[in-house]
Amino acid sequence: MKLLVTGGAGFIGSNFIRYILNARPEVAVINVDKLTYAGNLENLAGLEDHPRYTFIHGDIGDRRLMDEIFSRGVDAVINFAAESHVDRSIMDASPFIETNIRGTQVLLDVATEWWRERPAAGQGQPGTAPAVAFIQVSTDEVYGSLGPEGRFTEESPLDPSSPYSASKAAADLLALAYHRTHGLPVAVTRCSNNYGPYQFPEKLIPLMITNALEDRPLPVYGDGLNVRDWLHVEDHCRALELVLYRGRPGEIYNIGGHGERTNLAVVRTILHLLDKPAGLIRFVKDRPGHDRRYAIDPSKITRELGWQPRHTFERGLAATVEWYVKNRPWWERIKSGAYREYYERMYGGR
Ligand code: NAD
Ligand code: TDX
Repeated sequence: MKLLVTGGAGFIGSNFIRYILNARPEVAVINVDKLTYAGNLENLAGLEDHPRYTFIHGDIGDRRLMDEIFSRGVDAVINFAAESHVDRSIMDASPFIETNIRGTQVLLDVATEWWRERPAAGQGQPGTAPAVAFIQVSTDEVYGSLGPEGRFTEESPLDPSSPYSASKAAADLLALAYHRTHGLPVAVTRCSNNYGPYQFPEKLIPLMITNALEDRPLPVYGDGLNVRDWLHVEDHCRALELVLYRGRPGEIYNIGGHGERTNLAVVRTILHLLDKPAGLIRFVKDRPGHDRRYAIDPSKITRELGWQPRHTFERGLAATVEWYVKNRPWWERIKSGAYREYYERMYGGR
């Protein structure tokens, strides 16, 4: 089963590639990644010569390259490729529109053409062949902000707050429209905030861990009482595997781990785990359009596909903190910029 993974050099994509190669011996992964600042091939170190793994440096918006990749044979696509950081989308929305919307559209067009010629794809036996041909990996942020009560269901209205989440909502609608109009077997997954190994240290949890390890200030936006619903990345990967093999085309699946915490609670726990003083916390200016609360109702994916999170936030966060302590060279090479040389070193001669 040839699986095209886009954006596989990023945080979730690289965790997914390691996960699926291990879990599914029949799967061969083609990873296409543009290697933006967030793409780091060191996340996949050791896989370079794996017999079921191929890396291609490229942009999902490059129609010619996508045609060429599909012509080699692709049984299913998981689209992780995206600009993913809200703060960056506030400073400059252009790359978000370009990759998250136009790039997804190119990928959908190529996938649709390929699927028309091979309609058997996406209609395999549940559990043995992909049940959907295209997974659009999306986010709970497309639903906007919650008040103190309630949780997002798949029926919640789309109400994105940032250019990032607006671009993801647009891509979701495109993917679902390609199902309705062209019959492409698409599923959209909307996951809550992920944490775990290999997360780029601009996101809350790795930024706070690495700053604390360097005794640098921890910038908390606003009053620190915004709530996120944290899910360990491995639980997200398992959910994606289930949707790939058993999901229903045209459906949306919310994924979340009942892991609601305020940012301040998360930051205090990290300081406690590292035995660092609370005095490192700095309250800074709030993010414009900052969503107050996210919380996912995952009952559909639990009911239909039997998914349940396995990691509790307490144990998952402690293991994640330990990973960053043990893998200091990994994040120091990001902070110094040295990680960008890895591609040339490993793939320059190929
Ligand atoms: P990330 O920023 O760590 O990785 C994104 C990857 O996509 C990078 O390797 C980057 O080089 C690549 N990329 C960017 N533009 C590309 C292009 N035009 N063509 C090919 N590759 C390109 O992101 P992440 O946190 O791993 O998120 C992966 C996906 O999951 C995104 O679609 C994001 O919206 C979604 N998501 C993330 C979270 C989260 O908490 N991180 C939660 C829910 C959903
Ligand atoms: O320095 C910081 N200080 C701070 O208080 C940063 C980087 C963040 N925050 C706050 C903002 C949010 O309330 O922490 C919370 C989490 O922020 P991010 O890590 O930037 O994540 P978020 O904005 O919630 O979006 C994330 O989850 C959903 C991912 O970045 C998205 O890609 C995903 O779709």
